[in-house]
Amino acid sequence: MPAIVHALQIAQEQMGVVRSAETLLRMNQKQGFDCPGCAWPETDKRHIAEFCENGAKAVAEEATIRRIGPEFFAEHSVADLQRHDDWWLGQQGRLTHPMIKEAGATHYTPISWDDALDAVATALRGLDDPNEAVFYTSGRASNESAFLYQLLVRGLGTNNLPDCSNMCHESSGSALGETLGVGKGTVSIEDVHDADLLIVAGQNPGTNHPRMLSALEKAKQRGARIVAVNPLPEAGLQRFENPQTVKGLIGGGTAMADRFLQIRLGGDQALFQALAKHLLEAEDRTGGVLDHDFIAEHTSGVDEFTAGVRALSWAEIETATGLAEDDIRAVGDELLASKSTIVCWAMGLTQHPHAVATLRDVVNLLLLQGNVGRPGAGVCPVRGHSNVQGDRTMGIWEKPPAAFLDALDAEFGFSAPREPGHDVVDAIRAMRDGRTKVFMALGGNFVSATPDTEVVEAGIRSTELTVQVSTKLNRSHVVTGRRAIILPVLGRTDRDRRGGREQRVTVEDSMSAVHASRGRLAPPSDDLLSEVAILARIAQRTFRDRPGSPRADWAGLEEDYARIRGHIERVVPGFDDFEERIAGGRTFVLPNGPRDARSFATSTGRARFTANPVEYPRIPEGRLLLQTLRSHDQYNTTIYGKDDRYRGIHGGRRVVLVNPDDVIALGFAEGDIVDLVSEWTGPDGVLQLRRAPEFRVVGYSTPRGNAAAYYPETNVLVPLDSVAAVSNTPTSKSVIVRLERR
Ligand SMILES: Nc1nc2c(c(=O)[nH]1)N[C@H]1C(S)=C(S)[C@@H](COP(=O)(O)OP(=O)(O)OC[C@H]3O[C@@H](n4cnc5c(=O)[nH]c(N)nc54)[C@H](O)[C@@H]3O)O[C@H]1N2
Ligand SMILES: Nc1nc2c(c(=O)[nH]1)N[C@H]1C(S)=C(S)[C@@H](COP(=O)(O)OP(=O)(O)OC[C@H]3O[C@@H](n4cnc5c(=O)[nH]c(N)nc54)[C@H](O)[C@@H]3O)O[C@H]1N2
Ligand SMILES: [Mo]
Repeated sequence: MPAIVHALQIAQEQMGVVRSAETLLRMNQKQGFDCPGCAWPETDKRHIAEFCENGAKAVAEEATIRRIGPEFFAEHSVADLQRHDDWWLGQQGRLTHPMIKEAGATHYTPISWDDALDAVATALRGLDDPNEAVFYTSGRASNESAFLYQLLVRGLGTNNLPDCSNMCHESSGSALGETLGVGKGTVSIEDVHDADLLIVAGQNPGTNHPRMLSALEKAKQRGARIVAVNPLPEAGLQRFENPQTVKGLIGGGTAMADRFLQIRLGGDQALFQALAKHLLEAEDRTGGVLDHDFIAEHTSGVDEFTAGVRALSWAEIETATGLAEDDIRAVGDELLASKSTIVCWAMGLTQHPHAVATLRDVVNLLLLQGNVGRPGAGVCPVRGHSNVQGDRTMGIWEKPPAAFLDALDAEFGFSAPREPGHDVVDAIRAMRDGRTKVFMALGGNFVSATPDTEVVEAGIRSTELTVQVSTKLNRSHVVTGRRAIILPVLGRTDRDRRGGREQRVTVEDSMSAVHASRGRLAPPSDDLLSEVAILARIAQRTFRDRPGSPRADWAGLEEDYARIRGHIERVVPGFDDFEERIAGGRTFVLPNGPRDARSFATSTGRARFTANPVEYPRIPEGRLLLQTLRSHDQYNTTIYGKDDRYRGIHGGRRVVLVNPDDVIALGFAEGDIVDLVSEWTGPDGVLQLRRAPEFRVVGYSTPRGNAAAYYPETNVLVPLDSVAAVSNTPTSKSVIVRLERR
């Protein structure tokens, strides 16, 4: 009930009653638009209201009737806007007019579309080296706009395509690509419904993927067992009250997790190895545990893996995880009893120094019982942004595979660069070192979302030009290069009329299902362009009379997005008959070797067991290991409100959650105001300090030595060079801090 009330309250504040109804009833419907919230899939049978509280808030944020145009920017100088936080900036409303801040100017001033797009193209054409430009993408971009964007960038001659995924599921992609041959999950929504056992580790679905709870509930009704692995007792995983059912609304709801392992931050790799150890020991005793046929026929490297696991001691496992052997073995018994197991995870596993090794061990555990490529079993990295997975499929990637580039070259008659480009962390290093002249972003909030805020802000300020293609104002519009351009854009919910007809775009969900999305609302201004139109026009201007550029009918692509889908069909495998397969609201699923045929495109041609020495964080005396996470009232850097209802926190986001015994042991009391000081020793052996001021200490259930606080307020504490091995993902869930009295 509070979820429904809260969602409708925000919807009405932002959109009014009629527009709220019009909008919410079209969300996730077959002829409607895809929720811009998360990437959890819809089932084939839709409810009348097919959305969650946080999806409704995400939509209200975009479909708001508040507007900011030239008068707003005349009233507020850039310096003035910098004094406001992301919450206030977002509250001001939708951007309606292209704006420019000239070098040395104090204010943004209006500019015509033609002049704005010319200015961008002129800057790109004027670069001595295309690698002096960086092109960021956030995961809301549609397949069509992502495809055009990467074509523009590669046509210019660089692979500098960092994206939000670098900070998100890059570790998953790295581990799964190596071991299974595909950097995505291997399960469908039906598999989730049919699983015997679901392990949900490092994820808070009650807030971040609420519709996933309906799928877990369905699995439970069919007899599945659920294990939650988390340092925090997250509300949605303990008990779920499904708003779609009467029992959910007035009854007590469904008890979700059958078991809860309250693990220490970063202890998961040891846990997954321990579970494998339990299976091996059971196999030794009784046999019949491992899937020997699968292992023999489809995998490589099992002996190296099992040797490492057998050598691991329970003492070390208990230290790493903070869990008792018996509790781990009880979950091991769940695995023994299960005929089909799925492991789901999100940021709690991906944002650690040893994230990739942890995820390799998730794969190892599943492979032992043949839990890949059969019904009800597999890996399920739960994606964040609604089209982050699709953007990768479309080539938003700083390390594009050669086959993709070859197909691109053939389709557009040019030669795409082969040299890998910058990911997010390398892009920031390049800016810091003065190697970047132009920074462009297709959505997102680079300045707030990235680690080491002060370094990023200085880096951005050192560029000549920043260009933001955005729906709403955020910190990345007020911390800028010498010149800055804002290109306001249509969002998912807006009607998009081009070439005399309504256009639709496509997206790919977390389970590789592709479908169309069509906005239906009157756009905030008649003057707004779509992402596709903006990118096509920039490309046309940039490549005019430029030899060696991709050959495309840019104007034609803008008039009819089906033509872009035609190109996608010829470049990206799995999109045959694209247009037909999305007609009438239909969905199709992209090919997935492991899931479809137990075929694994890895270096050994088989699913790879890997041997990974156990790693876990060592927390120095008197310090805490801090994870930076989301509240129930935010969407990444977009803050809806200052409460976190499920965790019982109200009226302020600058809080640090600490085990009550640690609060006392460290000499503080609940309610004290402290600074968080991060301590990190760089590769040169020098201790670096970073400070986030004025946090309220809250006693909370989390393992001793661990703490939690919200992102993005704490990004200033995350050192740029503290990254996960292999994936280069910032270690946002593993920051050593001390509390300092104000
Ligand atoms: N409403 C809403 N929905 C969203 C988003 C949003 O901000 N708001 N963001 C979207 C995006 S981009 C993403 S990536 C997803 C993020 O979805 P989540 O990954 O659920 O988001 P976080 O808040 O980062 O939560 C991390 C969870 O992992 C746990 N955790 C942290 N460290 C560890 C660890 O070492 N081990 C284990 N086992 N658990 C750990 C935390 O306690 C927390 O429950 O959500 C997407 N959906
Ligand atoms: N400390 C810490 N840092 C983190 C994380 C963490 O857990 N801890 N999580 C990381 C993760 S998982 C992610 S995914 C990143 C998120 O990083 P980003 O994706 O960069 O950030 P968002 O806050 O999702 O971006 C929101 C902005 O996107 C724009 N926008 C919204 N819709 C549209 C649209 O349809 N088109 C266009 N062009 N623009 C639009 C709006 O201007 C809005 O302000 O942050 C990462 N940073
Ligand atoms: Mo994400």
